[in-house]
Amino acid sequence: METLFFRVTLAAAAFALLLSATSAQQFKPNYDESKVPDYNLPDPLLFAVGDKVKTPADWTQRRRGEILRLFETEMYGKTPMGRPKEMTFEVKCIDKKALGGKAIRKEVSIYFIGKKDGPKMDLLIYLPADATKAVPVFLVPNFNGNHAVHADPAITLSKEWMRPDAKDGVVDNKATEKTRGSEASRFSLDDILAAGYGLATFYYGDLDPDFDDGFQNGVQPLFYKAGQKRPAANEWGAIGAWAWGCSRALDYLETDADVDATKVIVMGHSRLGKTALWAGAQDQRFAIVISNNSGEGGAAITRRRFGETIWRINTSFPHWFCNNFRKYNDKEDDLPVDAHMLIALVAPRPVYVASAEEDQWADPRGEFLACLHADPVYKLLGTDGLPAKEMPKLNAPVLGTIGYHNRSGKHDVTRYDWEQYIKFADKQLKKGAN
Ligand code: GTR
Repeated sequence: METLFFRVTLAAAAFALLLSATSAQQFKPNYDESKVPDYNLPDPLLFAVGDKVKTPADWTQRRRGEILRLFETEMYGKTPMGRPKEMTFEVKCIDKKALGGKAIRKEVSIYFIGKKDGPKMDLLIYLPADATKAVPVFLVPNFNGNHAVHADPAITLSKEWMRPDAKDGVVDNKATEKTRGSEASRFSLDDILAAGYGLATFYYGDLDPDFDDGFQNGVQPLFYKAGQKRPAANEWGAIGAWAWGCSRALDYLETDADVDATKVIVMGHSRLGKTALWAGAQDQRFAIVISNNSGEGGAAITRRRFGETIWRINTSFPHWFCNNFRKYNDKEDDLPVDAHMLIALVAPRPVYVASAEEDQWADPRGEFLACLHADPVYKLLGTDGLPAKEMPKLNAPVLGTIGYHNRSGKHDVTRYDWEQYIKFADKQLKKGAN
């Protein structure tokens, strides 16, 4: 009897999964601006009790915390605080003559509970070889393993689970030699080094492999209370774990004398763009935050329901957000926050949001509007905010303390994007230095 019950339940669960996967495939996104519904955005400058946020102190001491709590409990889930006490670092190798003498390459392992055979993340760092002092660093999580960001044969090949993608030479969910450099076009390493910056990168799957396994792998189980089997409805999902990884990487960078850890720029693309925003919102040590084509659940105003929606993202990627976020499937207006408030959590630190014209799925206009509606918070905190009222033309970046561009082309990170990020960082970091 019990076995039969078990079998029926299992079959029902499998059927539900199949049904939701099929309906996710059949989803018809809206790409028609005239069909964007009317909506009211929550006002970042109104306290929950309804009175106005009038001073920078009102924001910093009270309102910022209110908004952060809402993102934690309703969207990304709460993240365990700070650096684990037992965490240790191991600098595994340093090559001072990497990339033909242009760079210093370091590989560092970060052991979350201090055990070398325990859970860890591997950080790959390139620094300009000719630097005479500690350098600012772009911290950029990667999709395909550290060895994918450059063809440099000395980078350790990741042994972790990889998303199946035969084109990139992943076999049985493991990287092969063929995958070296497969993500290099998204990193513009030469430009980064030539501009006097370092690059630090880690494989996001070190924190939580990107598939829905009910949170048995990844870092979440490290924090389960006795008897806990998965995160509670208001606890972190995969994006929370990837963002936590950004902060743990920064913990290491703070100990590296070659790095100016007060100038670490967290940047990410797509789901890792959502991650970069969430990391920068929570961890105010990040000097600058850059979101590249992050879209739904990142920089795009979700109430517009343009392209991807909450229902669609929760159905295709049930492990990215916390369970509470599912309450807002097809109920965008009930969500007490929206993307402009996520960007505002970065204030007054510089933030850059980049869209791509052909990436309608991520709603470029919605990403611009989030910047525009974050502007009042940036202004309240004494910055120039976003110096634009209308969406700028294609390939015409707006560079205030909030930066924005809409590049021609597809969902991707290109050299053009990196040129803007370097220009933005040059301007903002110089400003900070005075
Ligand atoms: C898509 C997803 C987007 C975006 C993208 C990516 O399938 O719908 O939200 O995150 O993946 O990360 O590549």
